[in-house]
Amino acid sequence: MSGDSKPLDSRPDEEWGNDLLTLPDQKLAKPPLFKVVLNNDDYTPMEFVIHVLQKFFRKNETEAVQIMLLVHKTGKGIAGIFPFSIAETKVRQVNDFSKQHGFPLLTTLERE
Ligand code: TYC
Repeated sequence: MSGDSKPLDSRPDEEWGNDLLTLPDQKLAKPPLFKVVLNNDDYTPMEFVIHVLQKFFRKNETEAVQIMLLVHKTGKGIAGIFPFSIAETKVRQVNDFSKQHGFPLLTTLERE
């Protein structure tokens, strides 16, 4: 009796443990991302928008000028892409900063 029962798992040695190895991937599933969108207006100076892109989104001068001009010409542009809590904080910081300086510059959130 003891010698002829089937083992619970009859996979060859080299396959043992493969199930467990897939678990870390599942735990590290990426969080949803959100675009911080810069909206055009007629009053905020171009230099101020460039400054905002450098200060809050760590863009270099060339990148900041390109994004600002895209927004100026098309109405909208992406300042950055972040997980929700960071994106939400950036929107609040930029909108507060713009208000403090008397400009209507507005950023909004869009799901990626
Ligand atoms: N349109 C503005 C101007 O002509 C410049 C501007 C660019 C404002 C981008 C907002 O998100 C903006 N002074």
